[in-house]
Amino acid sequence: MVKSSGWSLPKARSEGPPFITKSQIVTVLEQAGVLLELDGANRFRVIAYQNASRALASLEEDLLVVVNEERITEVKGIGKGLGALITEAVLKGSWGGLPSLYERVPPGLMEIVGIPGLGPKRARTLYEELGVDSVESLKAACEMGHIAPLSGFGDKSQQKYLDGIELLRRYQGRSRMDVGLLYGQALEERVSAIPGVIRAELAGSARRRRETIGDLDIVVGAKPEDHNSVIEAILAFPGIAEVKGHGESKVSLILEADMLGGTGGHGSVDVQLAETLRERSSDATIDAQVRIVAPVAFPFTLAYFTGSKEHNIRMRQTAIGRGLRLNEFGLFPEEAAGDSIGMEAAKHTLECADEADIYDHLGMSWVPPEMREDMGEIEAAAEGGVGLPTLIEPSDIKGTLHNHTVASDGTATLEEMAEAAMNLGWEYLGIADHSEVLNIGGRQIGVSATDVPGQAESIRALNEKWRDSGTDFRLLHGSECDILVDGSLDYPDEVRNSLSHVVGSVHALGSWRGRDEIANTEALIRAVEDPTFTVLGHPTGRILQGREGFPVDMHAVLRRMGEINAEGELKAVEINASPYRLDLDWRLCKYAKEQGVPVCINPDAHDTDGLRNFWFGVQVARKGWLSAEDVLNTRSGAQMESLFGL
Ligand code: DGT
Ligand code: CA
Ligand code: ZN
Repeated sequence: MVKSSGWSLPKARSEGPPFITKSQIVTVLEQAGVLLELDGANRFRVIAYQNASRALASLEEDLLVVVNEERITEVKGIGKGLGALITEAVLKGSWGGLPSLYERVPPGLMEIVGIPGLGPKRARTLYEELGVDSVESLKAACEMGHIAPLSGFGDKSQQKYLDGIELLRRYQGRSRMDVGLLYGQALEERVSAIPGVIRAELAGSARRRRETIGDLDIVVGAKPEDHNSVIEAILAFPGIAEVKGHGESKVSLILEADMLGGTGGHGSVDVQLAETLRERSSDATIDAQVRIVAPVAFPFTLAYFTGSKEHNIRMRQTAIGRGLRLNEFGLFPEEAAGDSIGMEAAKHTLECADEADIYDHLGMSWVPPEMREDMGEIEAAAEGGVGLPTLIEPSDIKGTLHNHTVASDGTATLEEMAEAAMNLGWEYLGIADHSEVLNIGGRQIGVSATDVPGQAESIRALNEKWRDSGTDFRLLHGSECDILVDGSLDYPDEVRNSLSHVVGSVHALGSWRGRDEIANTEALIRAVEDPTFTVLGHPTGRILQGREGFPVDMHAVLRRMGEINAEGELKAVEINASPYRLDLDWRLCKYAKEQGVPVCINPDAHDTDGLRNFWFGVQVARKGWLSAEDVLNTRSGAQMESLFGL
């Protein structure tokens, strides 16, 4: 996340060159382009920064080698001046004249540029014409109607900015699940390794796998005599941007990228996914609260700080109903609890070796953290309740159906994607390149109808090869077919009929967001009713922390899909597992299941690494109460073939 106080230049790593990584420089060059534009700089200078950022991003060679051999200006798009800047950053860790640029531009302006529809040029105009230099002053200008009359702006822009500000506020200071978990697991790993630490576990929204994470909470169990040394060890960690406070049993920190170095591969996010995420999170920071307690109190403190608050309240009520009192230190019989508080009180608690014992004392089965949202889990887990589902695991996934190749906007070939899928242990990979109509900025991205048979032929040949060699793997030839505004599907019928599956997705978001819920719901229902339609891709089009999805009555759409399924067809809804989307929302998963709509967890991969994002989709499915059997792509390769009539 970009810091709310504006952007800042990354600090040099201490270990030696490269002092600044390539991805950090790419980000800085891009930011500097924006800052120069805000600063009213000459257009050619702005373009030079933009070009250099893009050129560097696609440099395949090791940047340190290129710099050391003084070949940086041989990279197309990087001139002498910016070549020198990049060299300085890599070899010395400093940033030439950029610090004064970063200081000169009001931080509020950088924040404004994050609002959809407000680029640097417009921000500059608003600054010059109206003195807008912060989100607050932009909001005031919109509300007073000062923006609309400006030439080139209008009522629509004014409303759009107000909507954008609202979105920004809602997510401010939160991190996406992937970034939050990467930091959380790195912290957990470092804390666990401190001498004297008996147990350490991530709690809070990270443990509950919320789609965004406000701050990290971690609970540490250690003998009271070790608490001081444990706290000292934590304060000496690398990657602590700030210590906000620390006491006898609590440390409050802001973490930055160095926290991630030399860790990864712990717990559930695997090593390679961690590597990808590390690149992605290099400019992020996140707050963390560490609580240290005696080992006997650990399960109670872990349960308390896992939350959710709503779940905790219900748990305390359940305890009271049994003559018990539950808090972060223990579970006490009413008469034993008395007035004692804090760790003193823990001495009087019923013994609980782990969380399951707490639930057991309350006559409940253990509730997986993902489900602790007071959305029915208390009733289901209670004595006489219907019980909790056995949640899906990442290892249940046997393949996925929505992935791209170089034929549309992916960067890997069929063979490369297939190999990566086999390395994940999958039995199939569904290829779903974009359909013909999709273009971005006038450039066609989608596969022309006339090119579909060619892709089919390549896939057939590969499948034959695997069949002949006895390899239990196949590519499934689908398409990510655009749902047009009227709810019809792209491509002529015969093209869609030739495919094994159709992932129908909305991409013309502007039109869908510009009309009402009823029109959108009708159009989506029309789309899913098409006989060739198989999976509803990223159902609302939302981008977490970026833009809201289009208005739609998803319950109505899921109900209709369930009706069609009851007639023997197959209509599934996607959990788009990209951590930027996580769409279908977890709150709707249980409803889909109740309506008889299978969920399909799809990484929407655009490269081989992207396949690994399926893991986040599994987390969402778990949070939405789904078992393996509720998820379409836990079926084997052979089962998928017969489902698709292949
Ligand atoms: P976040 O950080 O906004 O993503 O969400 P959480 O759930 O991590 O919330 P946070 O960090 O404020 O607190 C961590 C957990 O501690 C929370 O899920 C439940 C527990 N907790 C915090 N404050 C209260 C409270 O006032 N009452 C109860 N019952 N539990 C609380
Ligand atoms: Ca938290
Ligand atoms: Zn896609």
